Amino acid sequence: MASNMKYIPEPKTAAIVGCPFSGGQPRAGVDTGPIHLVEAGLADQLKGLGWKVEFGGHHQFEEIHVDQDPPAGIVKRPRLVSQVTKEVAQTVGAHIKAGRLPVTLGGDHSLAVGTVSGTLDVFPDACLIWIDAHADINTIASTGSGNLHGMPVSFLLGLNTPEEIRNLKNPNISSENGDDSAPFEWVVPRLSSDRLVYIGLRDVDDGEKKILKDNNILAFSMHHVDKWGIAGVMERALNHVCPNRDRPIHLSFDVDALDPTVAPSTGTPVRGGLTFREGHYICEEVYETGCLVALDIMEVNPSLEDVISVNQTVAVGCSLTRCAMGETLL
Ligand SMILES: [Mn+2]
Repeated sequence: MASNMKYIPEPKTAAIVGCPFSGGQPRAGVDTGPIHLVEAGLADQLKGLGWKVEFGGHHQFEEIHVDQDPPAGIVKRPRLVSQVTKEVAQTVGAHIKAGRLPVTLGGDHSLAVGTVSGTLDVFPDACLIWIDAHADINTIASTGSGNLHGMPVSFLLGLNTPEEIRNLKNPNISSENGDDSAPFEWVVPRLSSDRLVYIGLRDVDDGEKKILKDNNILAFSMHHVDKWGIAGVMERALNHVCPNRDRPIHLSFDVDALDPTVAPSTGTPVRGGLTFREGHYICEEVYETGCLVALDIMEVNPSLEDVISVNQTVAVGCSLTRCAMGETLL
């Protein structure tokens, strides 16, 4: 059967980008998420759907010692997260350029600064579908926690001023190899606010609500899922960012969008989330468009909760991936 993937040439190939990284948030363990997903057999599962799968091992990120990466204001680990996401952007961009579909396994959601930048480097007109309990759109000025996994979208949209970004650089930390750049100065903010849509929101800071309104960003909270059903929400979401079903789609799926009864092993669970089927329906609908060019499965944290909950969460991460890549119920 011919592939319906509009941007992935035959033989359709996926590249698993394992990112064991937890530097964008305070809790240990989320860095083992990708290891569990791969050990659960994700590569073979995708092969079973007719994909060729490349996986060359998990990313080994260079460490930056905490002493060399003090907070900038309250923003934590700016150098580390910037460097890691820059590497991820290059990796994801190279896969897309080569005609492969990168499946990035996190790791915390700060990684999406890298994955989405990689996608937009190759497809500047791509749209972004962000599935999450949180908006992850705090700016340097608005963040209350300083955790960068709550801020990736602000960098992608260019909501931080050049001066604010410049101030992330610590004047007391010497530059390396003559590189005088500030953390995240490498990010080209190519995402436009009308090519972004959120689904699943239910824990949004006041500052973030204002940012969403001020930038006219379409966001479907759980209230909208209750009101219109997931099919109604997906149709509205796709009509907004991909009206003719011909624009490249980057799907960034934070498993905390799912209800904690469905995906308990995640860093910041919030009750009242997507059901098992609602989560999978989103992925099935994205696959149906044929426009998927990159997929993120983020915030699986196997160190939290008991072994049954961990296995359940890892299994859901795998099945969401399969549904986004062509698995159907019939
Ligand atoms: Mn997130």
